[in-house]
Amino acid sequence: MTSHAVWVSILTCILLWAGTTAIAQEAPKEKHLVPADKNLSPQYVQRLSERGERAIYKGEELETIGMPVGGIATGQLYLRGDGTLGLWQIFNKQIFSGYGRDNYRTYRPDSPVDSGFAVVLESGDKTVVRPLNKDFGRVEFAGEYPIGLVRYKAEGFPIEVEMEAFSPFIPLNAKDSALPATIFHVTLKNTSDETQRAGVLGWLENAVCCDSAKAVHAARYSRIVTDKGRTLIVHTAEETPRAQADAPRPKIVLADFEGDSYGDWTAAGEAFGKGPARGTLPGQQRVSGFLGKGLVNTFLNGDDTQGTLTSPAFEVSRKYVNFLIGGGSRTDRTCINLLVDGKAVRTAVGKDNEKLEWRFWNVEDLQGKTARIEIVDRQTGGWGHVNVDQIELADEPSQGNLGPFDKLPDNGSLVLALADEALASKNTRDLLEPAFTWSKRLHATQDVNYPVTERRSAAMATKTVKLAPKSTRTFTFVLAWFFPNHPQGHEYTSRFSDAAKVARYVLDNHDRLADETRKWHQTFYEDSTLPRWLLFRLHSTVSTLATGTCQWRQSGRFWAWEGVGCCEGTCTHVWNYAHAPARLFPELERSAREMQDFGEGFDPNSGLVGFRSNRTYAADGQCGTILKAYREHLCSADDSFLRRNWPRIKKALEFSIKQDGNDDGLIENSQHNTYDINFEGPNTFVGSLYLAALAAGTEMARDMDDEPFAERCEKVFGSGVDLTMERLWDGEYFIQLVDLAKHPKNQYEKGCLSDQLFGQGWAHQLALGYIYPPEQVKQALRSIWKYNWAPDIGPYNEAHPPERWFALPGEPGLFTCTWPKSPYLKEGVRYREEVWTGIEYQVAGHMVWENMVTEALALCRGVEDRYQPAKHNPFNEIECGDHYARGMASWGVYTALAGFEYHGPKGHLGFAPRMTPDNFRAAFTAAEGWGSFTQTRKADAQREQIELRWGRLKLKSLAFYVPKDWTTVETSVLWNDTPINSSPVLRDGRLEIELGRELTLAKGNELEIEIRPKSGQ
Ligand SMILES: [Ca+2]
Ligand SMILES: [Ca+2]
Ligand SMILES: [Ca+2]
Repeated sequence: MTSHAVWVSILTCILLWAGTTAIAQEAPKEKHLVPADKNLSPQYVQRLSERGERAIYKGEELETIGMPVGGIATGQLYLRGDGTLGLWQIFNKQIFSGYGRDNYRTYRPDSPVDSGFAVVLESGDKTVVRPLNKDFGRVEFAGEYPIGLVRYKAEGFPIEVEMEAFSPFIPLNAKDSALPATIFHVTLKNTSDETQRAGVLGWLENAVCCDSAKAVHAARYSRIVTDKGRTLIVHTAEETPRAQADAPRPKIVLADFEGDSYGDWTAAGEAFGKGPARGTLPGQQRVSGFLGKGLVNTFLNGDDTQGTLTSPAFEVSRKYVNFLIGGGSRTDRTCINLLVDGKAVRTAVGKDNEKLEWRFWNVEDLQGKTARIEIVDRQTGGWGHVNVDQIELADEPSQGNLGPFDKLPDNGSLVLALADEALASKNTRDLLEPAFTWSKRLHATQDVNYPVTERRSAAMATKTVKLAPKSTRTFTFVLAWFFPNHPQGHEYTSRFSDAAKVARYVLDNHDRLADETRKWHQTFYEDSTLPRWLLFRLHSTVSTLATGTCQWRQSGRFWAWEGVGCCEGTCTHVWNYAHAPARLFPELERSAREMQDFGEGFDPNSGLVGFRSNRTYAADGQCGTILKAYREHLCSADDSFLRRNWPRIKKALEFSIKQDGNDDGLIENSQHNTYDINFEGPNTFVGSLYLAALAAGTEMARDMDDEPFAERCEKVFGSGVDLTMERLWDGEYFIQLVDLAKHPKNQYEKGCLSDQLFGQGWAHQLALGYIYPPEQVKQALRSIWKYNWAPDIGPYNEAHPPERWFALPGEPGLFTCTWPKSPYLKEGVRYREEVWTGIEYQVAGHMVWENMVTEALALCRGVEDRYQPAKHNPFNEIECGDHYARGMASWGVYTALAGFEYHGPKGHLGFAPRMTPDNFRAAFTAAEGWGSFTQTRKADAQREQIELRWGRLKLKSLAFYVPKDWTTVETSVLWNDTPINSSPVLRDGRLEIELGRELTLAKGNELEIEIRPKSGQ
């Protein structure tokens, strides 16, 4: 015992000595390229906190906008700036957009599926049909997630149009917010002085089998049906038996790549070399599935080489092109193309797998044409190569087809429904002819089928209605889809069996779904006192839920990528930052905890939470899982979640304590983390998460009557706090103790890491209070602001270019890490000079808790400035891939602004507004209900109003803050005007009110609390 204690104290001395040296070291001579004075103009600072108006975008700004308007985890559909639909990733395929300059670029989201709406105006004996798109005239986008809003006006046109587009979004009602459907309200307003007759026409392409069309034998079916006074365009596809007529002609092998050279094929660039590869290349995983000895393999000298390989011209003289393909899955970047007249008419990519598999293209429609094959590698980085072999022309498809037709990922149904009876098909056809010269494929036939390779759209029109001068009329349409063949299935398939049933459900429940969605929008945006731009920013990232990033599987498990299509497994450390889903749809996060972290990803022997639902450890993710578990408990209506999961939560925390090794509250070993590297030695990035996890563990252990474990957590916590302050506090911020001689790479040592207080921010979110002393916490945040936030990232990034660019020179941003007081670590923590919105929100949220509101708003405004339309899609904050989950840290800023504290099982709710506390109003969400909170403060009274607008809210106690000089107060509590007994306790400005009995507020109920300083003060 004694010798052990002595050893510990010697060790402590050594570490202390090392720490002291760190502080004594001189500042570097080189200038820190992040200015301490941010030089923000007074106008800029003032605008940060102004309430302001809803943003309206027009002209060039419309180009980049792509607002997700589908249901949560049902794929990804964009409302573009001009009101047309884009992206259309609803067919169970998520496309990874890359990172850095690949996805931080200015572009208009594409629109691979033909659809739209048009105004029909009867003018004398003439009928004018005017599509709603950017050519309409003056077009404005004023959408705020979840409700898209586009307005159309045109010179000399008597009708103004306002179109709302959204999928039902009702916090705490995940199922009705996860409908594979979008509602459109098209409102026509007669702005002229004469009565007009007008209606709306809608059309939709049959995109069923959009990806597989050229590789299957099928027909598309389009029907227009009337049902309960509604009209539906129903698109499906059916497999057709292959014609047996002609005996197949012999195959023609275009290339088998068995020679030493590419023969008469033309290679350009470096990726192809002088001739075909002989199997696997150096550094590559094993390549298999090719025929003979040779193949095309562009992993030559690794993934970073690029080039093209083009065949000589040949005649398409058979019905199919068959080939073997493997390698990367990037559209246009690691692909094989069939070129006719220089245009790619067919394309295929690998599946991020080295094994080559048979694929084919149906080219019946191209027979007799002259074509070339082009193999393309335009990609660097992971899976930036393609493998191809054995390209043949044949009358039969290769055996490697796409699998059973009814299991194809893009097979399902697609519906456009009108809430009313449509015009007769014949009359709709008359509208199409003159108006849609640009689309020959548009029809209004009631029942039609055609080869799956043909692209056709069906249209329907409302009956025209009389519009008196200045009057309006709204037409309701619903777009619905049903594509069940995701490998893990969709939750929505447990409720619906086709798109028509989805559309009928939406129309049957239309008023409730639309009213509640609008009520949320009203409560969050309209009724709030917070700056409108800030609300826009903080809520826009929630749209990530309605993108390819997120899945809600048939099993009921919520699962996610980090960004669309990349980095799997609801990564614990990336999702450490994302607060929004837990507060808005706690049921989804509870499923991720139970079915992943404490389910499939949990090792019951060790307590390890695999950070991608695997068996791999990430130190920050492991600690964050405890915090998330506690958060999910707080966001529950009762303690059943905690009861079910407590044994595993405890075991997971014990795993972290085991990493600590000696119960001293510092984790010193190798710590894999969200920077995709390992920190070595004690640091407050993992350390603060660990201490916050211990604090959460203490609370949960007490709730579960596990006093011994609560005490152990407290003891380790106490030691960790003391040792951190002794060893890691450098006077301005927290550093890392690491032996750089032993670990020269990926550490930050004396650097200022933006995430250094991650766990402290978390602790505030969960009302766990301070981990480290408040003064030092505030000082560290001031240092992060001073050293790491640049109003222009240009100068710093010029000296130290980032690995990936997520901000450009001239734009503001917060660097991951800088070294203001010690020599720059050239091989320091990975991603050190990058700018991640998730970290910016994390830091901003924490700053708000510490009353550094201006700095916090500037950080958020920096994101807003970078994501201005005309430059970038404001709804798509990127990192590795689009719609990156970390960005949902924005909700942490929102809850901080309200000083929100909530404990569902205990029925406790509290607020401490950080902006305009004299007149503050904001939306809040609890376990089973949401509403609006208002605080007003005058010299002689403070009034709190909790108005429940949806669901119910169980309340037993409340907490508010009053001016510090109110040392005693009297309070009154009114529930819908009925007085409620209460016992208030005031301590240092914090007023805790225990209600005389538990209340359950119902929708429309109001709780009013009046607080008055006692006379004589
Ligand atoms: Ca071969
Ligand atoms: Ca390459
Ligand atoms: Ca330790």
